[in-house]
Amino acid sequence: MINRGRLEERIERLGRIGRTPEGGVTRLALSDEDRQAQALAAEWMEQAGMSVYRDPAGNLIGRIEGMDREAPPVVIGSHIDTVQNGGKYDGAIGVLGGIEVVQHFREEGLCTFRPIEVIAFCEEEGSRFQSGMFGSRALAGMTGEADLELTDGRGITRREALAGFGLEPGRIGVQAVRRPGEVRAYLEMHIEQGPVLERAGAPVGIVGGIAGPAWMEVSVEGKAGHAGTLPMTMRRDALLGAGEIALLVEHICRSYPGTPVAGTVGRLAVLPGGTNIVPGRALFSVDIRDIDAIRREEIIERVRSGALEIGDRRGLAVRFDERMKIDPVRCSPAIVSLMKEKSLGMKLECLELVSGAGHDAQIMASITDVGMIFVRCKDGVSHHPAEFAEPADIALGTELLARVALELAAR
Ligand code: HGY
Ligand code: MN
Ligand code: MN
Repeated sequence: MINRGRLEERIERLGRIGRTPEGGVTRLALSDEDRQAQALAAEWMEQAGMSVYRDPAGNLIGRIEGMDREAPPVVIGSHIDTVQNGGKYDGAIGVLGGIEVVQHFREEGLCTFRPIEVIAFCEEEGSRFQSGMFGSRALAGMTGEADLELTDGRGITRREALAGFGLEPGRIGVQAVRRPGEVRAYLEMHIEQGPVLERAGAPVGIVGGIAGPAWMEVSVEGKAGHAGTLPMTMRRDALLGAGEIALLVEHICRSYPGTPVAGTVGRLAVLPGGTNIVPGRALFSVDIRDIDAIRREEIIERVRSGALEIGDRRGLAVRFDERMKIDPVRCSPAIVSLMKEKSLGMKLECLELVSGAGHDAQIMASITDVGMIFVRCKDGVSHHPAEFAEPADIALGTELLARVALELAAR
């Protein structure tokens, strides 16, 4: 069995880096907190017997050789960056679980045919540059100059932030990119971030498919004015237009009951932002998700055309800028059935479910077979300080991860 106590202790220690007064965690990509967290994860990767390096995209990579050093590795990954004031399990259990699997193999004297790598991907959450899964997209050859020119809230570009980590993003194309065939399989363990496993009384689940997030930045331009003298009938209030569009997103996304369709306006800025000024500008984010890419396009089109109609009626200029569009994916049927077989060997009743949350696995699916293991989380809460997963459930998920990884790395 894997070393449950060690894994639990590491989750707690990592969770203390970037801790917030509300008991959550804020560890934005390429921040000082991320640097500390990566240093700790690197130390644990070395304790597990792995050689450790960072690729030019900021991915932290641990590697243990197999009998055939040239064989495409089995990669186990996730992320250690977080959302603002998020939880300490989202991403972390996948990276620390992967390290635990490799350390367990080493302590058991298990040498696999294939190398095994554990990767903590750079900026999965997109919380700093508002465009996520950067590290896995770079590894899959999906990033370009525009990704490096994105700026954070202080005007720092991602390129500058990577350089601040001593990295050369210009070398992503030659040193970070992996091509189809260069990875045997990708495995990720993650908290479910939803209520399905808890409602079913299942500690662990197997992911059949992952919904795709599409992120847009919307700007609404009206006309600022005096809150006391500008007559209500003459106003072009940008905030009210933005508010109508946010309600339109909710209305449209609620019209697909029984599907993983979801729409969220998570960030909003009102300018100039004075109590006595009619808002002249509103800038906000829209996140639309679905497991069906065609239906997602239909939804985005309904939102866009409805928003333009609201703009026309209110005398507002509305503009949509696409920031990120990740395809929904099905996990590899061969890995799903291997996971089911190994879970039966553990006398673990695993149900198959769809992930509404996005994960690096859906990027890795563009270059290799992928599989995901979900761990039950309390009340399905995530991206919140109250995020919690039982150590016993995490240990079961890690044990399953170990058995699947051993099988895939054995030949
Ligand atoms: O946004 C997501 O679904 C993931 O937490 N990055
Ligand atoms: Mn997350
Ligand atoms: Mn995550």
